[in-house]
Amino acid sequence: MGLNCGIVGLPNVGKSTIFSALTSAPAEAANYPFCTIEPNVGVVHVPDPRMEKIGAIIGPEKMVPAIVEFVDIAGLVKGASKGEGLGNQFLGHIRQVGATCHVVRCFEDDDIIHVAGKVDPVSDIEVINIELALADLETVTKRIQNLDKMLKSQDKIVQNKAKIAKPVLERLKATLEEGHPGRSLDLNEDEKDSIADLQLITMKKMLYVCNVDEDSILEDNEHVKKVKELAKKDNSDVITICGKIESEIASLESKEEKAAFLSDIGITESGLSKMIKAGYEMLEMKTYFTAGVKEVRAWTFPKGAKAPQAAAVIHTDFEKGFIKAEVFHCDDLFQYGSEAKVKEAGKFRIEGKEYEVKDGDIMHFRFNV
Ligand SMILES: Nc1nc2c(ncn2[C@@H]2O[C@H](COP(=O)(O)OP(=O)(O)O)[C@@H](O)[C@H]2O)c(=O)[nH]1
Ligand SMILES: [Mg+2]
Repeated sequence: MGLNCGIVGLPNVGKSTIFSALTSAPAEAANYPFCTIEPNVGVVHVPDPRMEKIGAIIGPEKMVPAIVEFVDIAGLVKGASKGEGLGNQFLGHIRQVGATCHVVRCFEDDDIIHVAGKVDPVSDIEVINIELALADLETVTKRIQNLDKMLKSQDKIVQNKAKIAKPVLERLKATLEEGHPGRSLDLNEDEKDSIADLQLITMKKMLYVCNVDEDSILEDNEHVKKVKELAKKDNSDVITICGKIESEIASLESKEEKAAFLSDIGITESGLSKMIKAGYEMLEMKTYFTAGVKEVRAWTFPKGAKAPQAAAVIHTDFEKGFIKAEVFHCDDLFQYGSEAKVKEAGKFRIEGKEYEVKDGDIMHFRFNV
């Protein structure tokens, strides 16, 4: 599963406006050779004040933040699961992403046509969620039909998974038939694992992004309040953003100008910054740093990874030839002020293969190939 979030929503809700603002300062491709380069894919830096602080202490030549990809997935309309519009093609794109950001129109503007004739976020959300649930329902139904074969499989792993999956699929089917997302079911890790290969869309985390008027940034409008109520029921988070303002901020040149603009409207963090962080969090990824005078860099690793697996993010050789890792935490660096003082304080450690890397660790890998 990629490190990416799909932006979904009805036509004309502001997806592309938000996507262009997000990607107005694209990450420098040379630093991220593995990234997809397509017009609807944007590679975006993840804001992380810890990296700035590490940089201020070490003074490196270069700093390289973590990234997350956003994919502008257009074309989701009523009937998409039946192949209407370019339905199936778009649903295919959504299966590929790690999580979804669902943009909802919460702004009034008579000049911008609404596909259903009026601004009604709850009904808009239902239209999209029902299409996604129907698409998953088709996948789940097919799997249920195949279960008997899997239960008789010679391969014990397949057989075992099918055993666990059977009741899960029945529960999922009932949930989806009611139009609720799969993630609203409470499943344990084994149960999730038993259906992971289906890449169900509604099992992915979803962030509702309310696109509001300029004057609803500081205080939720009625539309946003309704979205928040709905989101509670399906375990999702909500942020508000004003697409129009974000594109104005994106057009400003310097950091200082951007900060001044934000403080003029009375906020400290842009909607985009909130959206990027929330997207990164939904993917359940963590960050460690490498820190030297040449480069301070943030690396993204899966939650729970042991040191060799986390090292593989830099290079597979680091995993193959892994010997040990030198580790200290960025909070210790901030407290003691330098690596030498961290060592004096006894906070600098040598860890082996079984070490579970923590968010915010500063790592140096020793390896041999
Ligand atoms: N008034 C207002 N218009 C917006 C806002 N965000 C987007 N729009 C406008 O709504 C229209 C559709 O936006 P677009 O981003 O193309 O929507 P998409 O179809 O979801 O990709 C465009 O004319 C945008 O300029 C907003 O926050 N406020
Ligand atoms: Mg668009």
